[in-house]
Amino acid sequence: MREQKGQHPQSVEIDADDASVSEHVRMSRRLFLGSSAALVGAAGTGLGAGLLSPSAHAASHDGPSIEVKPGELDEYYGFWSGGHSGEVRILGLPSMRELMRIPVFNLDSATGWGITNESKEVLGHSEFLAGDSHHPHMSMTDGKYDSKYVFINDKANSRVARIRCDVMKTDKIITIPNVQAIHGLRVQKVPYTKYVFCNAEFRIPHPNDGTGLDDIEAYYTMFNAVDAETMEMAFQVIVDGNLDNTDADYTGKYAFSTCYNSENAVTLAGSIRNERDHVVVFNIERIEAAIKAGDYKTLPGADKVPVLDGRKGSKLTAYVPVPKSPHGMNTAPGGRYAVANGKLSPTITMLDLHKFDDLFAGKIEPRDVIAAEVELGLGPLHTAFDNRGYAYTTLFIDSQICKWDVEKAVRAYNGEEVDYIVQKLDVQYQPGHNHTTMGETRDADGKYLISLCKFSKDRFLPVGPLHPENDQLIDISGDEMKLVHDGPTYAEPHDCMIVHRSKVKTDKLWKRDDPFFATTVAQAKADGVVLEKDNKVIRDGNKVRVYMTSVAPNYGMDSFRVKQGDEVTIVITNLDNVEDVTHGFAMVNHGVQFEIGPQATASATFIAKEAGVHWYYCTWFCHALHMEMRGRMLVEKA
Ligand code: RUQ
Ligand code: CUA
Repeated sequence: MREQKGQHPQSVEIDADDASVSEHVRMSRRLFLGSSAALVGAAGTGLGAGLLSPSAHAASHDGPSIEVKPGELDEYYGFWSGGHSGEVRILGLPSMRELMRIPVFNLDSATGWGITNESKEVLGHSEFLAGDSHHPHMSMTDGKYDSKYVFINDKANSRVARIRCDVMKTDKIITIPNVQAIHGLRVQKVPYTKYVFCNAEFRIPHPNDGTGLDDIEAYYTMFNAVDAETMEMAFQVIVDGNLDNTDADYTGKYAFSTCYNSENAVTLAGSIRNERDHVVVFNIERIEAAIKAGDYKTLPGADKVPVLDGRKGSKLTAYVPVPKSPHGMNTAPGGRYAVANGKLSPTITMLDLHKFDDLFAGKIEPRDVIAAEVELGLGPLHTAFDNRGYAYTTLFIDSQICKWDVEKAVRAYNGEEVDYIVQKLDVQYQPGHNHTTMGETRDADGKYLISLCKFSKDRFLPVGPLHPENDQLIDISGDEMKLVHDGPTYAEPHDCMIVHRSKVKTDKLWKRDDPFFATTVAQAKADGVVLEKDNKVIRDGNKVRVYMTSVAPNYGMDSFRVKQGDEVTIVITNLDNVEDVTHGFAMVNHGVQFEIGPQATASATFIAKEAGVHWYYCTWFCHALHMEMRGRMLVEKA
């Protein structure tokens, strides 16, 4: 495998006559297409478009119907990360209809996320509204989704957020201390999600205060565990190399992360010198015991967070050598295997999780936990599993999903003559993550696979230089994978996970005692205001709190009076007790607008800079007289 200069970065040329290249790679899609450039280079030209046209490559639609007719409900919830849009999206499967967006690390004008006082409290001190969300994962009990929370990382600002699944709103965000770029995130599966595991990717000096800038060898990064209930740091573990993705096992004892840059370099060339990098295995029991024994240090600015040394040689970790720059880390639902996806190697490495106890007991060597190195094709990034012993790996460079037989792959690795590859399905194009229905849990059901394709090229109407991505739905319930839907998505779903609808229970109305607006309720109480009935203006120096109710199509006040320069807080309590009757509030020319769900209280604060009449109005269509739901803020000249 050689990098070619001056081409699309995905281009890697394979020499079909090279004897070291195996049959599986030689038969890859790129060679089949006749030229290494055909796929990425020419797909937009006449030739490429012809070769890869939907008629030539789309699946035939003779599989089970995926149509969800008007009025029917989807079978699954899909939780999609929004990548550098910073949000999380809920899709219905198999229709692939977008059901909801959950703002997390972004500003959202419809809901007022980043504008309301309640959302600002969640955003806390790290009020950046430009996040990069990658990996959404739901909390589990006994290896099954429990529908309490969905956790999501922000690579751009080293944060982890939690979404409450009863109301589907973000309720906590933590900035992970003393690290940069939280990337891989997964939850402890067993016995329940006590920890959210998250990898900090980039190595930095410690302390990172301007000293040690050039002492590259001394840089390090850390593996992190956040307490899922309190959303506070549980511990951090110093590692060698850069951490990429992570997953946990089905005993609750281990978590493991792919780890590149074993060279500890700071440049691209430097970090791909070694032939092998690692999977770092974290022994959670030993880490907890070390914390109990006080065997840790702390770092500046986070004096309550235990920091343990897990670099090579530590008893808390094991470094399993795997081909260089591994990427995705995926545990199979059977609980026996996890795979590290090769990325720069055409192989994935299967780890036998049942051997980890022996590894930590010193009975075997790190390489002894490898159950197989399985050659699949070019650019394996992520693997998903069904409940029938098959795995599905994205091949980024080949633009394919490779379906393979897990047990046969182990037998082939041990010298038996068996073909473990079941099928290669073309996807459009360059898939990153994939995910099967319930596939990261014990409830894997093998019905659908999602391929998150980074490029859509010719699959949709052109919309300018910026293209949507293409999230493809694949039916995997039969012997053959069948592509059944192309789903354009906006930047950039890195990852998703798919939960059967029977697992998810959401509320239809807010509860008046919801902690989401508890601070606002407490302030009202201090002001002697009963939110459920009062419409009052409370003055507190130059701070003015305007309390009003809303019942379609009226606000409790059609005008209120303040003075120029006042800091005005609008607090609205939506008394409508009816599912789906959400009101909004926008103060014209003030950059203020937000949602007030049924039975919720929401508030926002701004300065009344200009004297005069300023209209406010309802932004969510709530009633035949929605347009008339408005009022005046009368600002007296200072
Ligand atoms: S990573 S395309 Cu951020 Cu999940 Cu693999
Ligand atoms: Cu209330 Cu529209």
